[in-house]
Amino acid sequence: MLKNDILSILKANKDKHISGQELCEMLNVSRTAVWKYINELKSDGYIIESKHKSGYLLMEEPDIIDYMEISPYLKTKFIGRNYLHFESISSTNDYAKEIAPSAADGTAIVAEEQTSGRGRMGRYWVSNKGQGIWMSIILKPNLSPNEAVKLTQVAAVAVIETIKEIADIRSGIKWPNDIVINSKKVCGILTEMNGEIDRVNFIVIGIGINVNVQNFPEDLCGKATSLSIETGKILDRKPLTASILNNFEKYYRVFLIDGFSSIRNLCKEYSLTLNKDVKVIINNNECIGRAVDIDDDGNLIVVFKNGEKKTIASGDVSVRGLLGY
Ligand code: BTX
Repeated sequence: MLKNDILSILKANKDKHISGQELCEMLNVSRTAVWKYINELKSDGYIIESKHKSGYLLMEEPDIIDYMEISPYLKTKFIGRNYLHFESISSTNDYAKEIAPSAADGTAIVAEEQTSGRGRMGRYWVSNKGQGIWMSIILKPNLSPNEAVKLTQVAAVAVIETIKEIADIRSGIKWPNDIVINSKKVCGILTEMNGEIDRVNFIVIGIGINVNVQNFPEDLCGKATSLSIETGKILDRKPLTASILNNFEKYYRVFLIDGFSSIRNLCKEYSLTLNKDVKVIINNNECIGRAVDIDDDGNLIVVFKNGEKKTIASGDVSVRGLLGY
C-alpha cells in the first residue's frame, strides 16, 4: 500500500527532509498521489512538517495500534497478518464472530476502545480509549471442541511471556482466564467457539490488557491494575501488541504440533491458583476446596473438604482464591 510505503520512508528518515520529488522517484508515482497520501497520514494523526524546497519530515507519530504502526515489530507468519483496526467498536469478539466464517485463519481485530467489551458469563470488560490492547484473534484449527478450550491457556502463556519481555514484570494465571499482577487483574481472556459436536468451525480468542490505564471505576478499585501502574511508566502499546501476536503464534504452533503437555507445564508454573484454597461456584452453589492440579485437558482438579476430588472445567464456573487471587 502506497500510504504505508510513504510512511516507512518517512520513518526511516527522521533526521532529514525528503522531497516530494524523491518520494515520487522512489515509489514511481505522481506528485499528486504523494500529496494525497501525506494529507491522509496527517489526518490519521501523524505530524509531518512540509517545508518548501526541502520536503517532508515526520515529527510525531500518533499513539495508535493499527497495522502500519505494529507491523515493524511483527514476526509472525499468519497470526495478525490480516489485521483490522478500529477507533471504536462495541466488542472485538462480537465483530470477530460476525466476520469469522469468511475471515482468514489468524485474522486479528484490534480496537482503540470498546463500548460493550465483554467478559465471561455476560460480565463487562472496561476498555478505555487508547489505554489498553483490546483484541480478538480468529482461528480455524482442525481440532475437536474439547481441544479448543485449551487455547485460553495458550493465550495466557503468550500474555505472561509478553509482559515479562516488554514490561519486565512477573505475572501469573488465575485459572482459567485471568492474568494477575500483585493480586490484581491486568488482563482477561475470553475464548468463544463455533462448531459442531466433533468439529470446530472457528474460535475467537479475545484478549484485553490494561496497559496505560491510570484509573478504574470504583467497583474495580483494588481488583484491577495496569502495566503502567505496576511499572510506573507509560508503555508503548505498539511493540506490546506485536509481541502478543508473536508469542501467541509461537505457543499456538507448539500446541498444534506437540500437543498440550508443554503448555500445561508452563500453565502450572505460572499458576496462582494451584496449591491454594479456592471457592468454586457452580450454579450459585459455593464449595471450598484445594486446587491440586491442572489436567491434560486444561481442567482444574480440586479436592473438597469432604475429601471428594473433582475435575472442574472452565465452562460456567467461577473459581475464586480465598485470599485475593
Ligand atoms: P471475566 O468474566 O473473567 O472478568 C470480567 C470481570 O472483570 C468483570 O465482572 C469485572 O469485575 C472485572 N473487570 C472488568 N473490566 C476490567 C478491566 N479492564 N480490568 C480488570 N478487571 C476488569 C475476562 O472475563 C475476559 C475479558 C476479555 C476482554 C477481551 S477485550 C477484547 C475482547 N472483546 C471483548 O468484548 N472481550 C474480549
